[in-house]
Amino acid sequence: MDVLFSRFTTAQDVKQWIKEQAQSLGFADCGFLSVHHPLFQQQIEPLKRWLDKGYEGQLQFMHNHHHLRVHPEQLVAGAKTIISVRMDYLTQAPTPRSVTDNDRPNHAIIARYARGRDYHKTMRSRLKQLALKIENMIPEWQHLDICSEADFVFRPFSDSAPIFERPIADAVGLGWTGKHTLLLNKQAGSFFVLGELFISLELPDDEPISSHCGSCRACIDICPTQAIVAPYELNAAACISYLTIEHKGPIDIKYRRAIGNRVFGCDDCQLICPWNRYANITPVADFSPRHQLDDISLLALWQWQESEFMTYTQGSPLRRTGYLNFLRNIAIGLGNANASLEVITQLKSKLGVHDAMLDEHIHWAIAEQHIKLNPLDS
Ligand code: B12
Ligand code: SF4
Ligand code: SF4
Repeated sequence: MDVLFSRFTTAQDVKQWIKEQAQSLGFADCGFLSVHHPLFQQQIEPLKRWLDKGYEGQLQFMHNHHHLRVHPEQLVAGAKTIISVRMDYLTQAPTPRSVTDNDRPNHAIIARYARGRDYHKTMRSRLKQLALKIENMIPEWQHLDICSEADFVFRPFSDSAPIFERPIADAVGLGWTGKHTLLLNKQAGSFFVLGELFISLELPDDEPISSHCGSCRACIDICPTQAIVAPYELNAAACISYLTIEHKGPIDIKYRRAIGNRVFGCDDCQLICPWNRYANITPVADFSPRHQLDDISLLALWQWQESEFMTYTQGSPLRRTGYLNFLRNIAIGLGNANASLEVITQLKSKLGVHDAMLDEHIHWAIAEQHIKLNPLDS
């Protein structure tokens, strides 16, 4: 390649080209950060304080591999730069600033990111495609001081390793960290997921953007379980997303009414956020809802046999809960559903069928139904 005729005169040109390729692959945006950036060291103390408060619940993996969080270069030998990407996932714009999910208590609410194909797979396969495009271009970039002599090294991640994903995306300006602890920005709100591509090219860092939460605290006030204990401080163990997806076994009674009809994850703190008026619809078909998961009744889900659960959740994030915890969540939803003898009959039909944990949730749900049917008896 004749250097004089190259369209790449600086590393910024390379970054711009990578950004365009990322967008052509369905990523909304990307940014660049050195694996030696000081943020990795800076983030570890707040993480330890968070763990000291017991906010992680059963998320044991949050205790592991802290040295790799501080030294991401050890995660991928030869990596120099992290490309942080974000991908929008909404397939339908929700009503701005309102949590209408709760208006239909007999319907099951599944978090919007989880209604289609598992994003981890979508992200990682597209990040790999991005890496291969970059690798093909390396001969064109030899005149820039960004490539080492060694072979090109890359590795994609999305929620799959001890990486400070949100702080990295914050540092490269993909958004600011909201008081609900998620990343958001003025052009796209927060309904997007994050991923990273580690590469061995050396590219200059991008810069963070300023925060625009101001005096707003809508996310804190709307949270059904008061899991956002202070701005930027989430007690994961109290978050409905944690309780319905990550937590194994019985769910504390104190949370059950607040969980309402949310059977997998929770979007309330995002739905109420004013910046989500600007949330974008995803161009990625993988997020399209499967098996009517955007509009399905609690009773319809309650009928799923284990074999159906395994079939319907193939390649879906819903697999993560496992069948019995999924039924546990639906039982809570049915307890919170409108009073009906049909609901009680359906709840009873699974008593004694699975395990004591599920039975206890079914008994709770039946009792809740009775309170609503016969308020004077309680
Ligand atoms: C563990 C985890 C959870 C836990 C805990 C969430 C949490 N906020 O910590 C649970 C299961 C509850 C959860 C829920 C959800 N999650 Co989650 N989760 C993660 C995971 C694996 C790690 C997050 C983490 O490190 N938490 C530990 C704490 C210590 O980190 P932190 O909240 O960022 O805390 C820092 C801040 O508080 C900061 N801080 C303290 N004071 C201040 C002050 C200021 C001014 C600032 C700026 C910062 C700041 O310092 C702390 C230390 O770093 C990441 C993926 C990853 N590998 O990073 C996804 C991730 C954060 N989750 C994601 C999503 C989509 C969700 C849900 C929306 C899913 C849903 N719809 O149900 C909910 C949202 C709940 C919420 N309000 O956060 C996305 C977020 C995308 C985005 N736009 O930001 C991520 C990045 C996954 C991904 N690859 O896309 N999640
Ligand atoms: S996801 Fe739901 S429960 Fe968790 S912090 Fe947000 S509003 Fe609260
Ligand atoms: S609801 Fe308000 S405080 Fe919460 S993230 Fe959005 S702008 Fe920030």
